[in-house]
Amino acid sequence: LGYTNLCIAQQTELPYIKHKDGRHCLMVDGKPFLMLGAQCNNSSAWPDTLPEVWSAMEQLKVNTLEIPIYWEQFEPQKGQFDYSVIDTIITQAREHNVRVVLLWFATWKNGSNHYMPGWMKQQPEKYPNMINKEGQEIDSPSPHAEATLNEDVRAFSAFMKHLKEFDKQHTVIMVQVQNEPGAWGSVRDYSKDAQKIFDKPVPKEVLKAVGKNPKSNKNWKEVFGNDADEFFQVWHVAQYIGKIAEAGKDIYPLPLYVNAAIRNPINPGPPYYQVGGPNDNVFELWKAAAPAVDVLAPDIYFSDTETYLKAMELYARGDNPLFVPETFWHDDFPKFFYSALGYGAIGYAPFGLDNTRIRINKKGEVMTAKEMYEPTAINFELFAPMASEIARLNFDGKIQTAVQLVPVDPTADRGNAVDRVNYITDKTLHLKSWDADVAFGTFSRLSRSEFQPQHPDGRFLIAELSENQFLVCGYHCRVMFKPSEKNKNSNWQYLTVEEGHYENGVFKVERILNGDQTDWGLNFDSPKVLRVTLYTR
Ligand code: N0T
Repeated sequence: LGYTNLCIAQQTELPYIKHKDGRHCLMVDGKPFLMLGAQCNNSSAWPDTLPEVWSAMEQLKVNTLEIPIYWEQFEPQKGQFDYSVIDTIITQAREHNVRVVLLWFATWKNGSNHYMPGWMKQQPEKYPNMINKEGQEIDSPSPHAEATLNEDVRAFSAFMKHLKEFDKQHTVIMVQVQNEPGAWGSVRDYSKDAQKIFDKPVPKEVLKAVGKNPKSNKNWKEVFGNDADEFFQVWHVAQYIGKIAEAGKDIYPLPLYVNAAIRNPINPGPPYYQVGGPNDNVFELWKAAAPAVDVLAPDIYFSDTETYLKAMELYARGDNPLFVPETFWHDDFPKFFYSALGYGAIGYAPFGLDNTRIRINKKGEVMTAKEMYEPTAINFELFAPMASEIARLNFDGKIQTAVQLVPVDPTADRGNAVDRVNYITDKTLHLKSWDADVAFGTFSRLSRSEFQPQHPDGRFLIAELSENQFLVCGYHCRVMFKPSEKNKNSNWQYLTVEEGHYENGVFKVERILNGDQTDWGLNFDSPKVLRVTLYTR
């Protein structure tokens, strides 16, 4: 292959997810890709509304937009597909130099059938909802409805076929199949038909998936006891979506994912949460029932820090890359973008950001665009030029992160302004030959300064470029290095602390920091990227 041919080959290479030693990497155009994403509001994917989406994306500094495709718009009459909105989104995304994740809002949207075309909604006997224990219909489609499944498979196949033909340059890098599938309000379908299946022996594949004897002839209740209703529902939703995903993938093998309205990962309680989606307790069922789905992804809407971080931990697995397709964007939540990277995330996207919607701040005023977008943009602006390098370093297992968990009380903890041994440390990260002592907030000399940021929003990332060289970035924090335990008595120094940025894969040095900018630790009162080289003497 000549150079030009190689470039073309790489450019046309399909996006896919690579795996190595239990780590994962999304590849786009043949290169590691980190999705710096945002999701627009549910009703914003219309040509007349898209300007309000793009203006927000520009301010957010995203490289990826998550945006829905509505079944009711796509197939207004049975078998008549309208590709115009998809084409408009893709064409405009290219103009804005942004990649796209399309969200297939079809059988399930937040557990309901609200995005089914009208011609289906008007035939509820043919495309039924679930029946609860009391015999009443609930607002959620039945995963046992063969006719509904067939329509969805047919429509999704047409959608993927069109993407394959229209999007030769792979502007669309992933597809979300359904949105938060499963049901609120009833653990499973208690209709007569569903009950018949429930009373039958559990299928072999289910027993195998959960490590039970596949020769057993017992029914769901006998095998799973109190979990029977939940696992039954999960298996059928996962199988249903697995079939849709498989049909789409056969036509056009883009990476596919399914998002969950997750249960509380620490205190789940009884299944009053949405049942059916890829929750942390049913990964095995989902992986077995829907092998064409590449990623099971958590929508994280917990305000409690411990709970929030636990959700990420549970979805970052050897058999599953962490991808956070929806989360909060306000206050200090964007710091968790760093935590996601610490778990090897392939992408992260706050939800509900575009200019179609007015929000009110804590003072009761209409939020400015800056208030809405800056918390996210602070991260993405810094990471955009080096997104590919970060994805590659993560794939190689070189990244560690830390975030501020509690507010700083400067009056209680000013620290000592001159003590270079007993300085304040909130978190120590251990590298091969060095320790990085991280403290959050803002600093003056070695002590914390009197005034601290309104929210505990400190964040820190370190990547080992080599044994003695690190890429370091953060916001509202400080790092101090010291030789690790095994070298603890050696004298050390910075060889260089270079401030700069990546440009086409090369670190461009803007200036070398020294003197007051290094003698009191490396301070990130504003977001920046440093390349730090250390030596012992
Ligand atoms: C999300 C979004 C959108 C505090 C809600 C979250 C999006 C969907 N659902 O704005 O509708 O399309 O995926 C559900 C969270 C429920 C738990 C709330 C507890």
